[in-house]
Amino acid sequence: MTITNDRIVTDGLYQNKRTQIDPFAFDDSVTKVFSDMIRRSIPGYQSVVDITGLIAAKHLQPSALCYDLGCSRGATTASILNAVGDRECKIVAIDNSAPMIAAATANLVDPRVSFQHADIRDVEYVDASFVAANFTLQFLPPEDRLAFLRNVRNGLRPNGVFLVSEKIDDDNEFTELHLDFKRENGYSELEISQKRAALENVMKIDTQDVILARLNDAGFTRCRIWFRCLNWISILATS
Ligand code: GEK
Repeated sequence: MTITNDRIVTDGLYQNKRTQIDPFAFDDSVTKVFSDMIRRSIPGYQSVVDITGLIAAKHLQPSALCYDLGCSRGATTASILNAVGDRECKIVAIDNSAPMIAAATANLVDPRVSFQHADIRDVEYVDASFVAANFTLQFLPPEDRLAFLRNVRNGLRPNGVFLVSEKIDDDNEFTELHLDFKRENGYSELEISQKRAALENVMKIDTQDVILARLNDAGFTRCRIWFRCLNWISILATS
């Protein structure tokens, strides 16, 4: 049985002028408002999460593992559980933020899920049929990304699927539209600029070509972009 009790708390973290902007961290204060923050910040977030569940349901095998990497409060895992219904499956949901793992553990009660507080670079992936990394890879240092992808690739069964969603460095007009999207969602100019400064050295984005070439280098054979909204994409890569 799955119980989800995520409580939405409005994000006002960057509302007041800060004298110093510390690097963005997935700490207690971010964890508390995270569900609101991510919906108001990433265009298409809810669609990506919802459809990740549907895609996972097609690839999950009862005897294989499913990983949710950078699970935050467990939204992607909840979507997968919702899509698989009562079917048997084993989901390992990992995040290196202790408050995020605590929130996910409290949100989702299901014997088919185990939450792990770990760095996704240190995990040995085994016998997986489906791996999701929704908006997580962009937080790894760029020089660690290829080794991480190779690890994931090696942990997938033949024809296993890796779903990876990222912000890309691309169209300037879409960057402008993203600012409009944030304004439309109630963020002020001060909130937008302070958050941008906080993320500057924490979230390093690549172009779509770099991401696809890296997946190719890591041994994924077939990479398809199944979603795009402004400068956010989601890719299905087959092992
Ligand atoms: C969702 N997928 O709601 N190891 C483990 N976790 C990490 C690491 C790392 N090295 N680096 C960052 N994280 C989620 C949203 S948020 C995206 C993912 C965003 C974790 C970090 O703690 C955070 O919870 C998550 O990756 C990124 O579907 O905030 O834009």
